[in-house]
Amino acid sequence: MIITVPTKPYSDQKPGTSGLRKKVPHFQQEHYAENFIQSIFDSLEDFKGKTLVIGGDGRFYNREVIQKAIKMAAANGFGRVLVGQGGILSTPAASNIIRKYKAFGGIILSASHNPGGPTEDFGIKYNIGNGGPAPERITDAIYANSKTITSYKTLDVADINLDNINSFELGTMTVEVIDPVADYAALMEQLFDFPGIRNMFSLGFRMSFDAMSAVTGPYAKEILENRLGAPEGTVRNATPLPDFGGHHPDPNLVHAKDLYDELMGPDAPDFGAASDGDGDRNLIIGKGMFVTPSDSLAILAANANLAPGYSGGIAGIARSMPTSAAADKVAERLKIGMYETPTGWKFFGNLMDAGKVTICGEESAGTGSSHVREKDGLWAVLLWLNVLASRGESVQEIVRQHWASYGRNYYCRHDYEEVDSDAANGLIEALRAKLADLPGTKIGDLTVEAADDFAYHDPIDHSESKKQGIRIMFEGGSRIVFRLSGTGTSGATLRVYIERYEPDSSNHSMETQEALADLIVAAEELADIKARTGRDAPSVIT
Ligand code: VG1
Ligand code: CO
Repeated sequence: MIITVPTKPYSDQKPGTSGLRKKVPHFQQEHYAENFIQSIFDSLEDFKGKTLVIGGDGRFYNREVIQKAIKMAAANGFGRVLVGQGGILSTPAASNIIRKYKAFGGIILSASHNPGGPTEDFGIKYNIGNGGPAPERITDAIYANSKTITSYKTLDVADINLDNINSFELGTMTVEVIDPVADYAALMEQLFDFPGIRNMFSLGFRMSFDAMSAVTGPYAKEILENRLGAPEGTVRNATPLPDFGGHHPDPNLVHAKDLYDELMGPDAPDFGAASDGDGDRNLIIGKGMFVTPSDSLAILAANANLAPGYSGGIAGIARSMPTSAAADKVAERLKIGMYETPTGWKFFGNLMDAGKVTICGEESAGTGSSHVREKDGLWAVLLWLNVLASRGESVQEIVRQHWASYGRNYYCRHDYEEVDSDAANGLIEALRAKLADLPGTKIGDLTVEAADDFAYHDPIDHSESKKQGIRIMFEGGSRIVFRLSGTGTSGATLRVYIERYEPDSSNHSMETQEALADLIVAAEELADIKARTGRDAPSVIT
């Protein structure tokens, strides 16, 4: 039976870079999740009788919210829900399911790379029919609805059993519990040279994949171990746990330090990789060499034609603004389009739908292609494996040759986490206020060439996104970017992105922090980070 439950609006349901993210106890407030889900449905039109995909990364509170979402979908008039078994779907797998079964859209329950557990983070986001994150037009409408909501619709029924692959009727809606891995694995098999990669493993190629007790475990086991013949144990932390085993499922050099140490150690395997909470990020480490995500994007774009799915070449490349310009050099050489978008995957969807770009990436360990409309961690790992199998060279060799050919973009990001929000906003405001005066000024030996607050004009739907990050460009191609995170759940996170281009291959073996030392000093001088945030050093360097 459909029931209408009266509710009161919450004022803080504005989606961030990737959906609504809050601490679990915040989400557990009365009707909090229901309000947001109803606000999503109220921002959509003409979905009666259509299909909705629902799944999540298995974190704490996933199962409860999935039950709410399914019942609300039925009460709001959807005709069918496709839900992953056990409530599990990685973000890229959900994107694939939406596309493959021509669903109207999907609800993904995840706070991605944020920690999970009873007092950690939870999140909800909506994806549209192309399989990608809802554009700002829709997230703005969701937020507006959440501020005026007075009731939501649900079904007064018992919880649904999601543990077996099955299908049943719920009111006038069909619920299909589907295998979360099968369709995704089939797609990967179409894109990549599985026989070639299998052969490489059979010849003794060794790899370590850290699923970080998050959603990619079952996907990586099926694809790497079962289908590609990598030895059992190649995938570690392979069981998704509600609290990710107490770890922080962010594949970077801090939170995946064990993997890094292994790859730098005496008995290092050939290749190491990790993914995040919801499976859309990737960390790539070769034996003795970490590959920065910005370099990885450029190298994958330059070598994509080696994989069967991209043998005809790629149409264009897009990167988020803070991502290094390494990929730009590849686009230039390939004579294909290059697009620079604000942070967040939602800005790539239009470009991919219009056929302007095939490969997209972000400095935050996100790489993907138009095979889905989300970044895709395992996809990036498989493309790397395909490139390694086909070139027969090591990660180090491939990276060094890439730098020698295109030049090296030294790059790093300094994060200052959980700083006081007013202090962080004040820092950005102060930078904004002096932008006009910066060009021509000198900081140490560096001369500012240009400075602005990045704004994006979408070439397809002509929407405008302003205030997307402060850019300070120096003569010679170096750059510092300052922006505040839109995915955190406590205080503010200041991100400082630092980049320097070095064309001369005799200078390609410097330590990154050293190569960027003058820019790091300049960042402090420009933004007064220590005084404003009270921090002596970044919380995380990636
Ligand atoms: C961060 C990254 C951004 C990424 C977003 C979602 O956003 O910087 O590149 O798209 O997370 O990734 P922010 O606003 O905190 O800088 V995920 O894997 O958390 O969905
Ligand atoms: Co993620």
